Amino acid sequence: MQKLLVTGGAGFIGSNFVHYALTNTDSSITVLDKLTYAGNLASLQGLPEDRFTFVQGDICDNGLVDTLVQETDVVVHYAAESHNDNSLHDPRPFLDTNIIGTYTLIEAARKHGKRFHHISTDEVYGDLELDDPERFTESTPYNPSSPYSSTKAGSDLLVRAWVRSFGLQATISNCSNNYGPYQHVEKFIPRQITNVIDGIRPKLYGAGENVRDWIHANDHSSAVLTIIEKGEIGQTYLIGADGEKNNKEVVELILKHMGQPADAYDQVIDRPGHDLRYAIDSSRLRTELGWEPKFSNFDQGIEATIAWYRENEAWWRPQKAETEAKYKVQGQ
Ligand code: NAD
Ligand code: TDX
Repeated sequence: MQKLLVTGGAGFIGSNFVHYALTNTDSSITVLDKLTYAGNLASLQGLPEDRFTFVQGDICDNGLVDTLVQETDVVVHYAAESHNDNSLHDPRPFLDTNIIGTYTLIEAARKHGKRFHHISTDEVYGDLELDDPERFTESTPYNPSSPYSSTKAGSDLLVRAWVRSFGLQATISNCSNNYGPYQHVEKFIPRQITNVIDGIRPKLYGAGENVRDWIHANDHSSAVLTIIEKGEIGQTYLIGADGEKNNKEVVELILKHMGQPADAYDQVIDRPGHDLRYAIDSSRLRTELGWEPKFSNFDQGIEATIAWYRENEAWWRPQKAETEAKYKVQGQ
């Protein structure tokens, strides 16, 4: 049985990973999470007590990180400041957590000789034109656009340098946009679903032509477990499920499943520097490690996600008013 230290395990993707890994493996998991506005202990309920421990703390805390890393077999590093819009208004926490936090963790992993898996994003590659036949691959040059994506790019480069200079036993994955349960209502899909529940029209940035490559959080989790198990040290793997959709299509799908007219949305001020299109070529992960996504029907995935937000209002309601108030100030 492996011991995993999961940073950011009270966030959206981290909590989905914890549920997935405890269900599908016999590993035991310690979550290290600061419980920022994005962390929620309610996302970690109903887990087997003998295999799950929660520690509230900061990944920038040297002493705490050193102790927890020493006690584990594998570090799975999800913790981050993750929202582009927030990074445009207050970048500093992104530098602290994404850069210094990652540095603190890899120093501890190096000192104690531990396996490290770094979770990152396709946004480090910048964006593509709508009609570009190419998709991102592991050799696409880094070209991040936002304070968020530039700090994620910086954290990836630290991990790469620690592998080369110090022999850190690390792998990296860069995944496309995730959807599913436990996602904060600041993010696109949950924001629009909970808006419709509240009788507010969905808010589309600009014309809604921007394309994101959607993947269900469970497929991200299975990919990460595959890389931890079979990935080659020092290697980067792109994770994606061929789920390209523009934002307008996604809003229309949500409206359809929630019984609203297809045009019942508002267009609002666009995000500064808004990346046009992300698209992932995940051939390496599929051919070298044999991974396949299972949640390939986006229509059904969105229906299930809408049902989850309808059934779990107690989970998201406490964040909703404050989140919408922030957007309102920004004209979004
Ligand atoms: P999230 O914002 O929902 O969760 C982040 C978690 O990290 C929260 O629980 C928060 O409390 C915790 N955290 C923040 N700062 C911390 C600190 N200093 N110390 C300890 N814990 C801290 O984020 P998410 O969407 O679940 O993203 C998780 C990871 O996946 C991030 O590294 C992100 O870059 C990456 N990623 C996200 C997506 C996506 O679509 N959301 C896609 C690709 C990659
Ligand atoms: O109200 C909205 N209206 C809208 O049109 C919001 C919140 C977003 N958008 C657009 C912006 C993007 O084109 O929807 C798209 C998705 O937006 P976000 O959910 O903010 O995600 P994105 O900026 O694409 O980044 C996400 O995917 C990659 C995660 O937040 C990152 O953490 C991850 O790295």
